[in-house]
Amino acid sequence: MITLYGWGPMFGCPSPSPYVIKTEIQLQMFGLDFDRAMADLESVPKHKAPYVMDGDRLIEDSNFIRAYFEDKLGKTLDADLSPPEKVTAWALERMAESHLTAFVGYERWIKDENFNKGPIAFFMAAPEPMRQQIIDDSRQSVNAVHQGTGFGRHSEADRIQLADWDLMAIAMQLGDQNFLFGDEPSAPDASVSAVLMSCLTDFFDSPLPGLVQKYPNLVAYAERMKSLYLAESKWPVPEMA
Ligand SMILES: N[C@@H](CCC(=O)N[C@@H](CS)C(=O)NCC(=O)O)C(=O)O
Repeated sequence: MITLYGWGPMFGCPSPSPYVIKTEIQLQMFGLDFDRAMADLESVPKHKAPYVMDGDRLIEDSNFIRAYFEDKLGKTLDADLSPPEKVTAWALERMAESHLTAFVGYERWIKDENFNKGPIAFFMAAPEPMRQQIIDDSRQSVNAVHQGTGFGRHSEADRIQLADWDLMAIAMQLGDQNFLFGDEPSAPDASVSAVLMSCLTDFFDSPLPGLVQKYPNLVAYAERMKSLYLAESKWPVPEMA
């Protein structure tokens, strides 16, 4: 029995976490049967989702989950890519997950209005008397990361420019293909489309959806990946919903 732990649809996205969306897609690319369950971050050493249980084996982090099943099944999710394509694929994944997501997180966690209609939901199970302190501490540590990387020191116009350069690179690679490397989806499609879905939600007041919409091929691609892999997705309903 394989179980993917994460969160289902929230904030107008298939999951609030692009990494959970990515793994949900990649498990399907492997052709695996799996259950979906709510993550309990306190129960795992890295305190992050997604994580997977394969029987009694725990695998944490979307990258290691992919590697685990590639090894177990003897099947890679980028088998059809040439070596230079594999290099580009990895670089695009890292750009989307490590750079573009900084903007996604900034919009949701740092802007008060967005935080109060979105991520605040994660704290509703905290005891009422301590809740505000926990919220303030969490937002402060998110802000410290943005200050530390320098992302949070940019003006909004600079953040938009940085995101646009990323989106332009993805749009150029995609061109008029159905998937990043041709007619068949491969591993990086899971990662990159998950980040695009996270940018495209109009649940938040953010320049991000408009930025992606400048590239109609990206919008169509995100929709294509969603209907291919996420239309039937069944997650337990979170108690806080
Ligand atoms: N590198 C990890 C990133 C996972 C990650 O950052 N997950 C976030 C949700 S988007 C999380 O669990 N955050 C909870 C926390 O940091 O407390 C992966 O690819 O799985």
